[in-house]
Amino acid sequence: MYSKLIDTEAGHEEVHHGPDVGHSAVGLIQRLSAAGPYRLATICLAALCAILLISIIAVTAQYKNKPQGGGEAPLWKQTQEVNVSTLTATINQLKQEKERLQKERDYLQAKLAAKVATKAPAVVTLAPITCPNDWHLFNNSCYLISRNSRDWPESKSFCESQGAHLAIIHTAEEQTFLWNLLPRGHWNSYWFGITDGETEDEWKWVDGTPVIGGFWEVGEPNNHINEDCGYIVKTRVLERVPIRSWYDAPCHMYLPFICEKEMVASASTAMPH
Ligand SMILES: [Ca+2]
Ligand SMILES: [Ca+2]
Repeated sequence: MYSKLIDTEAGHEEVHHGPDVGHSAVGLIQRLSAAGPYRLATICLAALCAILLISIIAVTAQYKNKPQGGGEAPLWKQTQEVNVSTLTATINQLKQEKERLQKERDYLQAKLAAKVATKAPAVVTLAPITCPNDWHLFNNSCYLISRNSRDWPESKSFCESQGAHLAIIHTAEEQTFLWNLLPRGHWNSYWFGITDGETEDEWKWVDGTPVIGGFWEVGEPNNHINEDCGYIVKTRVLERVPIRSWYDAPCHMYLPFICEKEMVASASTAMPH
């Protein structure tokens, strides 16, 4: 009966062969079944063993790939732990670097403070005053002896147009310096910055300050012919001296004149080396 069944099924196989895979598998089983009842079981058992073996190998390989000691933790958790460890190490390194930089900063600040404390004060030097051409330097002023003549008001205006004023003479040294600039002549006379035009016999400098003392010639000022402006006279008479050379004269006379320009020394600061 069994042989008959096999024959029947073998014959059936011949009828249903074809390209269909499902049918081919069925055919294979049928053929195996036809080979013997235990052959199919043996092959199934072998296949089962093979599947089991492959599974064991796969599990073993996966186990070997897991890091030691953390085998129980899932892979995402292990990755996070690794990242936390790396970040912690980086933070510790940065803290150490910060401490090192703070120490270096403190050291440099202390060094700078010490340098500033011991630094020598800046050396302030005054540039020498230089006068324009034809102007002569005395102390901190430049003086011009004019080559042409003007009356006293025009002389005053000209000096002011030069950023100067008619000379104001406070000391015998200044008076002597100017006197020595003047050439000798018959009656060489030069306007300077003195007038009593506002109130007779109250002499004032062009800056409005009163004249105290002065270097008048003996008998001057005498307002001889309504004389309200002052000039300096230098003649060929060697007995004349600078400290007795002032005269008063009518302001409308045309005379050369003396301008004075106060100069301000420009300071330059040099850092010590
Ligand atoms: Ca006068
Ligand atoms: Ca006079």
